[in-house]
Amino acid sequence: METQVAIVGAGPAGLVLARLLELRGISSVVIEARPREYVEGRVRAGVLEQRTVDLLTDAGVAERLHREGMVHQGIELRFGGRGHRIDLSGLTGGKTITVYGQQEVVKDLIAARVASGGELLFEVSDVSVDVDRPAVRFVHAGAEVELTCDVIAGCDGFHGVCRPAIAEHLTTYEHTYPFAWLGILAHTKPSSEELIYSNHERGFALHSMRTPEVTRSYLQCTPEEDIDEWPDDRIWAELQRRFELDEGFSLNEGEIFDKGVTPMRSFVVEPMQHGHLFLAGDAAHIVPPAGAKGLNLAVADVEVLAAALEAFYGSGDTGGLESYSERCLRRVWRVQHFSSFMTTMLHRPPEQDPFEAQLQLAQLEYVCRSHAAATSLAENYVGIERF
Ligand code: RFL
Ligand code: PHB
Repeated sequence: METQVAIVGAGPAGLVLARLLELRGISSVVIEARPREYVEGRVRAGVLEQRTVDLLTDAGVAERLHREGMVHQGIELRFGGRGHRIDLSGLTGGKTITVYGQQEVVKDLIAARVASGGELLFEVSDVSVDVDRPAVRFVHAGAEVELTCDVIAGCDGFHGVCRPAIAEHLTTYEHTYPFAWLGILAHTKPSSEELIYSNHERGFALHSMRTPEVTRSYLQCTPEEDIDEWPDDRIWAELQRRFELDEGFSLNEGEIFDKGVTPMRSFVVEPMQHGHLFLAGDAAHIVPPAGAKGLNLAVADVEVLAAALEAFYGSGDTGGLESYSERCLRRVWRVQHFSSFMTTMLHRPPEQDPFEAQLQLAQLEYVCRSHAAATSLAENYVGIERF
């Protein structure tokens, strides 16, 4: 088999890249380890930056997103029994975020790929990459395949095979946090029109949503948390406490139909490329989810890669490919900083000393009272435009 760009992984990074290349007349083959139903059902992110929405719109895959996605102009920070709104739109010249599940984005991208007849192979196994040749080898439907190409896009997430294939050429930066998130989906109307990030003495909690009938919520827990010890009643009781307000507040409760624990880490490799292999998205970096940035960062990477490939195939200009990593990493580190800032400001470490707790409170009050500090948070949250 032969193509111009071999894309390993059909998550947001791989699928958006395939779409952008298709629109530029560049051929690609996407290979994915999991079945289609699994990829389409994987519950993850929910917040799309304005620029991600714009990119998906320009790529012609946002028709359902605009119909079903929920546009938000602010978020709430809740602490000390009070809520404080951050006016994202007012502070950023009218920008918004859109709440639309990652698996819906993925479904839309897969549907577009299938409709256009582009190659997308699910359930491949024994995947290996030959960076020098370059080629990707795998087994599909019982047959061994060698896919030769000009470029390999490693979009296979944190646990994929592409990053390990060039590990000796990479420097790793990593930080793990002493807590995790227990996430749920429930059949119940959201209890607020906007997302609520709550810093409570019992730990962080986040109220989000997927549709007008489905609520998505998260609770800070330990990385070793046993999900079986969290029956629905306990989850609702804990959420109710962590969202309490002095003036009174009650969350809508309902049937919980999805539950999971997500560990939290910050991770970056440098450079994000070696030879003919280019890493994008979670394959190259992980951010803790409190900044709602992982998917958006994956999309930003492949936007840079698609432009570099367009220049390469259009005029033979290799400059964009050579500077791919450098261009991506400027955004990656800004987003790492923002995600770490949000995480540190909002979570209660298991053994927080009283001094740190006061600093955390001082920071929260600052972003709620200072126009400059709120503007900085808003600018990062809706997504910084250019790097
Ligand atoms: P993905 O989505 O992990 O996709 C990688 C794909 O590669 C496949 N794969 C392979 N395929 C072929 N051969 C192999 N050897 C392979 N190995 C793996 C996998 O099956 C998979 O399909 O990475 P990608 O595309 O880089 O996308 C990154 C995002 O998924 C991730 O950053 C976000 O989900 C992070 N994230 C959030 N991001 C946001 O922008 N906003 C949010 O609100 C947000 N909330 C979240 C999140 C992630 C969470 N979890 C569960 C980690 C909330 C949570 C709870
Ligand atoms: C979500 O809706 O899944 C979500 C929202 C905001 C975050 C993380 C996840 O910061």
